[in-house]
Amino acid sequence: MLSYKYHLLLPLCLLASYLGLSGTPNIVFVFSDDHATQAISAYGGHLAKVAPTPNLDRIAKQGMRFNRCMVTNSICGPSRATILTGKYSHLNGFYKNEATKFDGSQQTFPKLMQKAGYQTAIIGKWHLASKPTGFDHWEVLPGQGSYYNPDFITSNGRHRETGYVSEIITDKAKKWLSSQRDKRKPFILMVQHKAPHRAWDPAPKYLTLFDDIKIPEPSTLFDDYGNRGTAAKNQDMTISKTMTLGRDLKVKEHDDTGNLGWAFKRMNPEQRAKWDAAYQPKNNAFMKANLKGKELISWKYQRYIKDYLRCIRSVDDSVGELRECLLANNLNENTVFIYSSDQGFYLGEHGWFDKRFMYDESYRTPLLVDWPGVTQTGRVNNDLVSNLDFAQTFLDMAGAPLPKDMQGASLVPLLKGKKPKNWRKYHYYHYYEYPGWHMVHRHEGVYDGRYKLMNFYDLDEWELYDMQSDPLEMKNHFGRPAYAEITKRLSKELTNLRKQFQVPENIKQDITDVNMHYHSEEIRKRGVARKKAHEAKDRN
Ligand code: SGN
Ligand code: CA
Repeated sequence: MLSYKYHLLLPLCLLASYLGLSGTPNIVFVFSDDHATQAISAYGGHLAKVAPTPNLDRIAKQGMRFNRCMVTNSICGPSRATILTGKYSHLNGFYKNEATKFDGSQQTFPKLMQKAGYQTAIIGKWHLASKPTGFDHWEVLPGQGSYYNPDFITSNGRHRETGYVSEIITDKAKKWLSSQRDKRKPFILMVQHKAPHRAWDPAPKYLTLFDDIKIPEPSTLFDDYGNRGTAAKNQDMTISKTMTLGRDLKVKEHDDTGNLGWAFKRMNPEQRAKWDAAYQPKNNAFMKANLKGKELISWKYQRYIKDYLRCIRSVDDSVGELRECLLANNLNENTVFIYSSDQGFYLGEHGWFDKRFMYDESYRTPLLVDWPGVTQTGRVNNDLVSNLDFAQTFLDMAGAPLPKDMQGASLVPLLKGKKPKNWRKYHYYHYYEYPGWHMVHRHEGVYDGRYKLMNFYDLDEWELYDMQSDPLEMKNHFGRPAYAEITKRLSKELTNLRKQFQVPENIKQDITDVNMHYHSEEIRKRGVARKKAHEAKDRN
């Protein structure tokens, strides 16, 4: 039945696009890594004035800004796997970054888009360990990739490019748009930035941006986690303790553990000279000041946030250049332009960096969509949407059939300004990577757009927040009599969602087994050997 439909669809798409009539738009999906909504001025917030993002804001101004785009599992690989498959981690098999390989033989939206006559391309960060499948053109970074002089993997193997990663990814995308694609076919191009991921290494041209200003601090920078649970207290992602002066903050070349900073590993002498000219005077002043306590944390925050925002500046430039390129190629009117990130991030809120928690800053991800002729200008959408919906949205835009086993919903009706009656009222979340980087305990939860119930099941602890009266999530209301009814309703919905999404009964134990295996001595040794081999490659 499905293949019969596809057979009809393919020649129709080709003909329509050839005649320039197509109701099937092209899609450019720009996707970054760890870009929090707080760092997009269209979303407002305390950074909007000091670090505007004019090109990103233009997407929102001309199209729709989603205020509640929630991720299924706030971590890189799992978010990407959810986007490709339209399924939760427990069905697509990619629960956590560590020791997992994406099974590329499964159904993904790029494969279905190909069947529907689309050309599919991906350029930039991939981070799913296996090779991309379902793409006519792919040039991806190995693993996390590098900011300076990055390697790329293509079907012809691995090679190194000179320059700054965000600029190289943009140039590659522009080249593909202008001269490499098959101009008879509609396309989806995924431009996936490494920036602004840790260690937030800025482009040479932005090394001194923001030098002369002080960036406002978030009000929860000195959070003491009072009235919160064990997980919030015991994580390993604070600016004060976890963030290093070496690799993260670029004061020293090496960490206390002896690791060389990422940027230093790969810069050539010319890049290094610019870097040193920018950082050395600032580092000298810092060393002289001999800061302690809160003053030291405030200084670390400034260095961190400035580097992060410098990386964002290159991403914003990229968006501007890609929009120009569409215009120059006469593609602007029939191309949907979408911007999102794999998850949000803490920019000092609760004293943190990184993500993983179901608290708002990392659970919520940006989503901006400009669909010329469809989205009305300056629309704001407050419905509960998710990265789970992206696959069906792309397929729906392409006029392709939507597989029954995908678990999200197409956003096309919302983009047209029509909310379906049965739109989701609750969103399900599940994070699995523990033990692991930043030591955030596993948890699952449910969110109704106002109240959020979270279960840190290994700790046997629950948390309940009211985003309306307490948007910074400083008061855990779980267990308070006034919230008993709300808690009951949400925990019932949590059970319903687990059923609806086919979360296996024994998932907690299964993942415990996988995690324990990963942290076993044998696997640890293999990891060390792999790391050494990579480093040897890097030196060549
Ligand atoms: C690296 C980072 C972590 C980060 C993970 C996952 N450490 O391991 O801080 O949480 O990536 O990030 S680093 O010292 O190597 O930068 S993710 O975006 O890929 O999920
Ligand atoms: Ca990420």
